[in-house]
Amino acid sequence: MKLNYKFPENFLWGAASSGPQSEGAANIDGKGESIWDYWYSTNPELFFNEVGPSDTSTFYKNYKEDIKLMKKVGLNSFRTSIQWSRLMPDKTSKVNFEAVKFYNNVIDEMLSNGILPIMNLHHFDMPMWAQKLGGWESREVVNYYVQYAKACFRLFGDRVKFWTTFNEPVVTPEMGYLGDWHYPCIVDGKRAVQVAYHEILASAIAISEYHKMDCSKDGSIGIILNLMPTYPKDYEKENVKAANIQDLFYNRAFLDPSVLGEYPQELIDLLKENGALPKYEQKDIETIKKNTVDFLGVNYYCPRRAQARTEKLDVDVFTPEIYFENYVWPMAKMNKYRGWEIYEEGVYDICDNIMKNYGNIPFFISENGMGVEGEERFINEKGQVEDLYRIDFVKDHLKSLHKGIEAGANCFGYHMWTFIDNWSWRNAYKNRYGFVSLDLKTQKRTIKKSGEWFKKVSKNNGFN
Ligand code: BGP
Repeated sequence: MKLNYKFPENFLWGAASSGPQSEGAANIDGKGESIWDYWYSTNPELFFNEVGPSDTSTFYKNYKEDIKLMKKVGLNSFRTSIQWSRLMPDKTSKVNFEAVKFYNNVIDEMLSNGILPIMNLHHFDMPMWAQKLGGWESREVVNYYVQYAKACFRLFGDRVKFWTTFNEPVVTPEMGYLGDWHYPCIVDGKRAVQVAYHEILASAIAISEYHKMDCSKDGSIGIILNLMPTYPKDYEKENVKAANIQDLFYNRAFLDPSVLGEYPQELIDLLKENGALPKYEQKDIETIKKNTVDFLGVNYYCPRRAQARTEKLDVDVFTPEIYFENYVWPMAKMNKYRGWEIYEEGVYDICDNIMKNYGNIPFFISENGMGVEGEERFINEKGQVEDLYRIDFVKDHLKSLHKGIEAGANCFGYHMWTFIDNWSWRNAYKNRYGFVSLDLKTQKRTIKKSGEWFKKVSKNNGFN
């Protein structure tokens, strides 16, 4: 079939989720508490409609049926994460065999249904025992994470051939240490920098350990970053400078060490200027240099827009925000439910950036999607959500990706966030993202229009 938008051979058409957002079963079979389980137990009112992490989409129980549904929607790959707190419920780092059994079953079931598993190791879900040791502020926790990563490679690496060390490592420092949207709700830029640094160090050491193992011979390991192209309000020098600094803190602080093996000098200088350099050991520089990623996962929802500060920000503790302000573009198309700008051209700009500045490293779009509140409004007489807006959203982003691939970008897949509506952290089930809708009361799953559409796209490896 001649298609206007044809994708490269063996392209991954899939979806992404994470353990804490889909498994449920937070308190059974020996799982330990994660920071989310703990936080919900102390402050349920902080979560939309007080729905917590144990009421997620019951993947723990229904994984077999769900994997069959994945096939029905045409997925040839699926990314989820192992929950560290399920595999290692306490500080002894002893493996919980119920967890091993569960993840083995999930992996085997995916493989026998022709679905490539991509396994992520950390998705904002620090075990509570490790958080008590200081979380990512603590170097000791870096060592614990590496033990955990090694155990995962050893236990599942014979069958899992795509690993990622982190999902969106910027979120923990940004939401948990610069803002108070995620636990532990500390607002201190210096501590945020330490957290971000330890995540990158942990990722590099895990990569080095993976590459030493036999199972890595036919496997690869990467990191998933939410690259948000950062545009200045206009070409005024001060606004361009503000956008560059925002880009340094939120994108390049993770992208550069992960792909190029070193931090941008400009970022180091800014941190020095503010007395905010993290504690590090000399040997780390070599570790980060030598252990870059084999591939990138790129999550893309929206861009960032910046301008110079209109007023000086008076703060007692360091925050990158002293250098810029967010700028709201009056022409922006908005997803009003999530408050995120929809800007499909951002996908092309990401491709361009990776081609020009990051050696055209292989990457896949590891998340993209549209969260919509009140989707029951769109249920038709057959009981199906007619989410035509989601089809348009995905089409527009795929067209932009296609343009990037035509220009030479080394992109090998596109994953939708998400497969079945899942638990969105503090937003719980407010906004729905799935190809498959979930009735929270009955746990009934129904494929949405977008799921049917995606199946055709995957089958034809493109669309018109
Ligand atoms: C990404 C996260 C996902 C997911 C998604 C949608 O940043 O990796 O875990 O939740 O965003 O965002 P939200 O759930 O906040 O609406």
